[in-house]
Amino acid sequence: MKRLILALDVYERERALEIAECTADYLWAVKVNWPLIIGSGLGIITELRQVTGLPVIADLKLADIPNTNRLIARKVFDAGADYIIAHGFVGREGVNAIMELGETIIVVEMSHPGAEEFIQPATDKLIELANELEPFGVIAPATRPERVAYIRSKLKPGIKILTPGVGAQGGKAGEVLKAGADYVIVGRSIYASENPREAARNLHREIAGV
Ligand code: 3DU
Repeated sequence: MKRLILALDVYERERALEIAECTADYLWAVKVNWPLIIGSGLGIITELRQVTGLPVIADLKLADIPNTNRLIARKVFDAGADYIIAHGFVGREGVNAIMELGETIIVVEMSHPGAEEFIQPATDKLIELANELEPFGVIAPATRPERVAYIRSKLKPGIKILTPGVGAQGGKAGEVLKAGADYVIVGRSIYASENPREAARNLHREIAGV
């Protein structure tokens, strides 16, 4: 089973397509974030799907009023995104506006040190929101496997846990998967390496050994 998600945070269309194509064999999905969408336009989502045949996750971390979330999500799903990542702290209506249009992933905790300031204190409530709305999945920090284990223990079994923070941010794929993550999200350790295909293959093998 493939459990690796490529975070394709480059600006350039051609570079993005090249990296996605050469790593696709080892990926479950490709994640696009604002850098690539700003650098290459929304059409990159459609192209990535065509080139890789993989699901595309739009990591927009939407955090607006329901109407604006809906207006954005509609265009992004129309472009071919299979999943959209949204913040839950705006309240259930904001998340629901996206869920009505397509598969959604809710951030319940982030991987950077600053996540301890505001997001971590709200994680229990965000888990409750996820359990109520039952999105495809939630985002949790690969940099804190003990928090992933905690989130797994509180989250309904069918809801997937996707964890950014492996590699450049210090998280280890094997540890976070053992803690209960379903997927690991990796950006710089793949796209900024000299040989992205080899980097993805090595991660894929590490994951397969868990
Ligand atoms: O650190 P990396 O280069 O492996 O990239 C991680 C990606 O995951 C990047 O797109 C970032 O915006 C996203 N992300 C986090 O790193 C941490 C989060 O809590 C949520 C998303």
